[in-house]
Amino acid sequence: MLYPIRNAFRDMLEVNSFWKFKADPEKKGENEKWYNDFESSVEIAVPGSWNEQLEELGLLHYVGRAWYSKKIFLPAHFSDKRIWLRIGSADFSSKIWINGIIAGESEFGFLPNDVEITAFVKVGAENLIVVTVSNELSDDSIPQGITPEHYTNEDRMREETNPPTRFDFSPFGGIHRPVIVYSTPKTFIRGLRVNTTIVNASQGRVEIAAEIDGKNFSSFSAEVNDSKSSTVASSKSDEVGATHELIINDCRFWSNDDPYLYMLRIFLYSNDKIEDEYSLNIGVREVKIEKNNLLLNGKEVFLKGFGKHEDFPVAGKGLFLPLIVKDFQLMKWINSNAFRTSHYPYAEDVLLHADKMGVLVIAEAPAVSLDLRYTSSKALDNHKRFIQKMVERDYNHPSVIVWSVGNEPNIVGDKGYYNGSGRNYWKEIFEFTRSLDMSRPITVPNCAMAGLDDPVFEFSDILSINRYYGWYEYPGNLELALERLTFDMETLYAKYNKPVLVTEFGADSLAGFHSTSLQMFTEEYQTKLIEEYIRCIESKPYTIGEMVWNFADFRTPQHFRRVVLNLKGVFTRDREPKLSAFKLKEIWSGKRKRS
Ligand code: GCB
Repeated sequence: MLYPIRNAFRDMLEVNSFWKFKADPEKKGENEKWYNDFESSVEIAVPGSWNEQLEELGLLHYVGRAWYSKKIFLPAHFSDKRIWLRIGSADFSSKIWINGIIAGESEFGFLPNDVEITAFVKVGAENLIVVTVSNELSDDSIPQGITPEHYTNEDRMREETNPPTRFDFSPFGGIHRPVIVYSTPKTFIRGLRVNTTIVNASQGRVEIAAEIDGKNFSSFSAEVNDSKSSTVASSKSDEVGATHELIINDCRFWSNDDPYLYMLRIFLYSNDKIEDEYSLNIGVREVKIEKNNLLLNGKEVFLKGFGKHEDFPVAGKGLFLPLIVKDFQLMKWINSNAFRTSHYPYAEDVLLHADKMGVLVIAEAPAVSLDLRYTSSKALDNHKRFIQKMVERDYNHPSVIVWSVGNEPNIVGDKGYYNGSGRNYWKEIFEFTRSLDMSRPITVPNCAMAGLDDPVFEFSDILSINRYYGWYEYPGNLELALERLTFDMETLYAKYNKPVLVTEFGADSLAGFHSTSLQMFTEEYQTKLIEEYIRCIESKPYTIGEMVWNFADFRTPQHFRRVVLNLKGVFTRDREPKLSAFKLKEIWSGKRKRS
């Protein structure tokens, strides 16, 4: 389903603000029919995680189910329309009841769930929405879960976190993105795929494929408007199912230097009457990997940026609009041009901002540190379904230039991974993703534990590596760290002859810790490590970028390695710069060869 918009044919109503809330650790809500509403004096803000909002009620580390309820008045003009409820994301799974009737469920966090509620709502009256959300994970879910027993049975008790996770960010629970009730016409444009290519130095091609829901239509038209609302290309066709092709003359191509957006307007007709209209911003650009370079519109681009997280005090993983503005301002201030949505799809608002600000995005699926010993065919299927939904949601964003379909598989270093099972798994995932999108490179960042024989390299268009030499390995020893980094990059390039991208490197630093000699955890050590890594990465002609881990400090599960937060941010969790931020700003200011 397309992102909800408001125009002459569609309307929308945000159902955010405060909801009634109740934790359900014993999972009795469904038996006790809480979906007909429940007693509670606790309120929670939507969007937002429950963990820090309701820490005083003991929910900081809560993993389990919780219930949300809200009454909304649905205005009369929603009648004669199809009515939908969209939860931008509820992590990690959810179920929805409208006026006591089950309306839908989702097994996937980090992505919207759109359910049709036309049959369950009363228009011109009050309606009850009840949602139950769970942040529990399992062997089959994406991301994959882990239990304390796994650590015990595998004799890895010192790696156990609380709550137990296979990843290094807090498994916050809650409704994390806006809840929207919206209407569409009975026959409407359900999906759009916009492909753009460069015909020649002055012409751009826009190909549009539309998915229509309903029967009452006869033709379809598309127009592209420039920023002054003048139409620069248009087409009309009776073949609604066909792909439309439009050519823009004197085309202004989208790039990180000039993120020019056209407005694409699509109209659906029944005879000569317009049935539906949808509009979205598009950028005409082309991404390619050629001769170990990443090309944007035929020009080499070097990625300078970060791995990020959706994470902020109190809001947790909840969408917080001022933070989006602030983060993009900081990314511009520091002279970066890219980030990876580690380790899950971010809110659409983030991507819309990246489109406008000209920031390049590697969009990632939350298959973080998959342990294939526990991955059944159901997990593979969930992984594919997740990718499909992510590609469907984010396909039209010019800022999204690469798909990352996982992160650091086999972080446990299991030998069986190299006996064909790892290869088979990733072959299937890469082939599936390519069948959905031929226009973008695909990758999976590898970790040092999985090593240089990781099968993800065989299928990746970009050899992405996350390396912590000088931190987890060879702590405090930058000389050895750079030797190992060089060895890994050279070995991989020699073996695969594909471009190398260092998707993670960094060191923890506690803002305010200093020393005159190199000392881990100080701002100076973090700064020096980042500077030396960048020098080494940029000295290799086959590298296409460097992404510091992390943009900002972020909350993690409890572990003796973490002082509440992962402190590898170059900004603190509340976005104050550390020493490394000033160094990066200088390095990325363009004075050096690659920067
Ligand atoms: C990694 C992971 C990232 C962690 C990071 C770290 O390799 O991809 O999720 O947060 O290391 O700081 O340990």
